[in-house]
Amino acid sequence: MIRDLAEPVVMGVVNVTPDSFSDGGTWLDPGAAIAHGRALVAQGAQILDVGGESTRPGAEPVGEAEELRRVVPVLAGLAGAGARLSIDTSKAAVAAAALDAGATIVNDVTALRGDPRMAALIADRGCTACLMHMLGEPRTMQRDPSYGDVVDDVKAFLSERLADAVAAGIDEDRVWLDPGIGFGKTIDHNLALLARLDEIVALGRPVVVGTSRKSFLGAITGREPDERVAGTIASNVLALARGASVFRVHDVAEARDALLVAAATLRGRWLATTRSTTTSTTSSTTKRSRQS
Ligand code: HH2
Repeated sequence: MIRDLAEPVVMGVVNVTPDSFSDGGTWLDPGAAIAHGRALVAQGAQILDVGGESTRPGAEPVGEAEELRRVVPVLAGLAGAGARLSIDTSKAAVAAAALDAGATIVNDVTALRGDPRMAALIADRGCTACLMHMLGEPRTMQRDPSYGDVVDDVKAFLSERLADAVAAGIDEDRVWLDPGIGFGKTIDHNLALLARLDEIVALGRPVVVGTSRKSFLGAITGREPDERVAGTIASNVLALARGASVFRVHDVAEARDALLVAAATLRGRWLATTRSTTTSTTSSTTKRSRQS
């Protein structure tokens, strides 16, 4: 349960796919995916984002039956694991089955444009909706993306999608927005969005950022996807400083620690975390304290 979105919220990625850009195939077996999700919760993930279709540049779409087959057993296995569950899908039938299995967040990278039934489903179920900006579609989105001013254009898009969601009956208080780092964007577009993220935050809804292991970090650092944790954290900390609320990451333990320290520093107030030593997991108890 998220009580205060002013605290950074870590959303751990559980990709049940053969072809995701950084961990494709690793968690395709449902048992492995469930164990991975539980490990991410132990590392501090407050949300698990379960996806059965890669949206990496060039990815081919996955059929509904196959996507359902991948994600539903994993969500069912993670219900009660100690985190909110999010379904990363643009198909209403997949979202509906995921909500039935225990998800409370629909993370739709098409921002309700991919399936005409999605808005009504979310309105009807009263769940949280994450609406993300994407230019074009995954198969073609990195072919020479162009904008007038990328931040102004993404902000206008998210504002329009928020208004459409509310018009469809979705509670505005349940909508999160995401600039869609890497979705139809050059490296310069990604950097501009992160540097001016406060302009997206000004829309008044919690902002989600997903920079984790993405190729712009590789271009800047020369690192492979599984070596991009430091770059991921740098971008997350700067996004936090500009007002982002939810951080979608593969490397939960590292991101959590960095965000807790960055948030405490920005606020001048800290929360002591005592890690339990009586279990083999890293479950923690947190007590509020104040630095004088
Ligand atoms: N990025 C990816 C997938 N879903 N959802 C939101 N809201 N924001 C993001 O930035 C975002 C997202 C891509 O990352 P990943 O899931 O690791 O890769 P793939 O799409 O290849 O499975």
